[in-house]
Order: sequence, then C-alpha cells, then structure tokens
Amino acid sequence: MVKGAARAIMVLLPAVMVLLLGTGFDLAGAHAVVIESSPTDNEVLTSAPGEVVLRFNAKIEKSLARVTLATSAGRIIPMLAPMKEHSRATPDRLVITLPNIGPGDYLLRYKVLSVDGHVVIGVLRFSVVSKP
Ligand SMILES: [Cu+2]
Repeated sequence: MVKGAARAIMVLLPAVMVLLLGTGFDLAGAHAVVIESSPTDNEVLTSAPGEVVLRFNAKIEKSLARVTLATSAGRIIPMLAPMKEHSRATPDRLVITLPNIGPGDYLLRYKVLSVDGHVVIGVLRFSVVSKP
C-alpha cells in the first residue's frame, strides 16, 4: 500500500510541478497594463485635458501609484496636491487631475503596483496644439 502511494506521488510530482509553473505564468500574466486611456497614447488635442484616465487590465494598489507630468523637453510640471480618490475611479482605473497646461508635447509617466505584487512603469504621450 505504502509502496503504491509512493509510486503514485512519483508519477504525480511532475504533473504537480507543471501545474505550479502554470500558475506562476498566470500570475506573470496578471501584470497591470493600460488597456484604455484618455487621452489615448500620442493623441493630439486642441485643448488641454483637465484630467487623464488610465484603465488597467487588473486592479491596482492606488495608494502606491505615482504619476509625473513632463514636457517632451524634460521640464517637470508640478502636479496638483496628492492624487485624490476620484468619484469615477474604479479599482482598475486611475483618474489624474491635471494642472493647467498650455500647448506642447507631454509625457505622463506612471508607476503602479498591480495586485500580483509587480511594479509596472509606463508612459502616455500626448500633445496640446492651439486651435487653428
Ligand atoms: Cu505581475
């Protein structure tokens, strides 16, 4: 009986390891990535957006989210007071209120912690042009 059980474990072990590895890959696949944003990446706007919305494919740890705004020339634009929880925000969505900005090319860099524990860094580019 014991011998049979031991053999069963030996046979099952590789299968269990494959299962565990599979789970690991699943977790890696749960990295938060932006699946929708406003403005969209590289969008050209004729008026400055009052806010940026980033929607991720997974929940993010919002208290640890960091966002910076800079011009394409590298000048950092001071953001408004600490990001507040926005009424339209959902567990997978960051709503970032922007300060007043003029025409120019901008980079919004974000760093968020996905619920799977991985830090995800990304950048959203957009331009504001004056109305013709
Ligand atoms: Cu991950």
